[in-house]
Amino acid sequence: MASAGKDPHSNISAKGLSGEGYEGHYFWDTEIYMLPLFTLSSPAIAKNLLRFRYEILGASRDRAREMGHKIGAKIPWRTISGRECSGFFPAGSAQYHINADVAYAYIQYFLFTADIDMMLEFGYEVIYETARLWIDMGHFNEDDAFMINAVTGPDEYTAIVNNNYYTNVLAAYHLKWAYDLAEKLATAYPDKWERIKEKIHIMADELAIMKKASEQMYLPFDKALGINLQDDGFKNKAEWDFAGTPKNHHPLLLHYHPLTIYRYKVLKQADTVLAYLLLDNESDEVIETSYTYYERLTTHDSSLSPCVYGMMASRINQTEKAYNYFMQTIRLDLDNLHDNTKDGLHIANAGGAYMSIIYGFGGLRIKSDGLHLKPTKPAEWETIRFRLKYKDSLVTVTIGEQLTIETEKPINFIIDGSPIQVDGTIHMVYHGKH
Ligand code: IFM
Repeated sequence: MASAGKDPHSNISAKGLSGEGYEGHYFWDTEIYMLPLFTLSSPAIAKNLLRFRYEILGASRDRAREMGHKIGAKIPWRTISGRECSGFFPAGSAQYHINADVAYAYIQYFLFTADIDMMLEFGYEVIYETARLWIDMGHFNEDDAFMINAVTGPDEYTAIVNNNYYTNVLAAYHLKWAYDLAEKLATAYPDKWERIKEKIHIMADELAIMKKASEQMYLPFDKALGINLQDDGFKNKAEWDFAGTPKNHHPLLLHYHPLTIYRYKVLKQADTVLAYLLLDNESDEVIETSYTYYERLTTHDSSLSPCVYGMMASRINQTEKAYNYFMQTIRLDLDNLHDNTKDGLHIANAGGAYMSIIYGFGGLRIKSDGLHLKPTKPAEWETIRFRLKYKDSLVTVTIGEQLTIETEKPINFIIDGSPIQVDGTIHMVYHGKH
């Protein structure tokens, strides 16, 4: 809260205002790990943080041209004023997923607040310009599947790959929203739509390609393992010798050359598992099998990782494991677990601690059909209680012996998969009780 920029020119740096680590730069940390707190509880601050990406849209267009893209905008991997400040492109500019991360945060904010003015004023422009880049950099292969090559996903120990699952699945979501919102805005706000369309030269055939690319996005899946592969080449990499790696050789990036690390099946942080958290798009079986596969390979050398594995442990009903990851998350800076708290607090991890309660134990997912909840409660706790400001009205969720939801007006929930409208107060049993 203290570190969040309160004007459209400032944002939240990786260390907030607590230290000089990462030189005060803003990353995707804001959209994926920090914005949920603001979107769910202080939408005015959230809107301002979103607006920042609009303020730097011109610089992002320039960056796209500099990188050889004919059209669209490329959000810088790390920046303050809008210019790309990353000095190491394999784990920097190659992280194209930031374009979809920003769009994802805009869409989550919109679904939660119903703030259509944000979309009309600046949101759609950012979503469309960043979506254009996928069309410019991707292509339909011989089987007409849309491929996105030469990118780095969230896991910075696996660089410059073809078809990173996280990137592709978020790009598909991003493109679908760019297309669907165009239809919605053109019908409901024809005058304002005409202005947006003219301003950024939106073309009907471009929208049609976006729709096709979204529907035909290639998502790596390995039938034998029953998992989504992190990318096309992941399975063929060598096994990292975890047992033979001394404890004091972590984080690996400080002890091994990047090229050594890139040759192995070893993850710095959640990648495919993070996509499941954001999109909740695969079957329970695939999610659980993938989780087990990737957890074994993940070092959590990035502080952005334990909270994600914790939230997804709740999702697959491993509540004790979720609780252990939660404790790691909240103790990270209190106990200096990464031995670098002197450089500043890990603010994405702090956002992740908040998310661990709401998205992890509460099981919240914000979707077009309403608010999904799938509560699980660690045995160590008696009650979890949190409040959200959904479409301008207060929602109170209490997870104890029973699940209690209080609302100020009728709201559609999907609890443990079953739709229910709450208008006032309801008490009900829930499945994840321990
Ligand atoms: O954005 C993160 C990245 O995912 C992992 N390294 C640190 C960055 C800043 O927190």
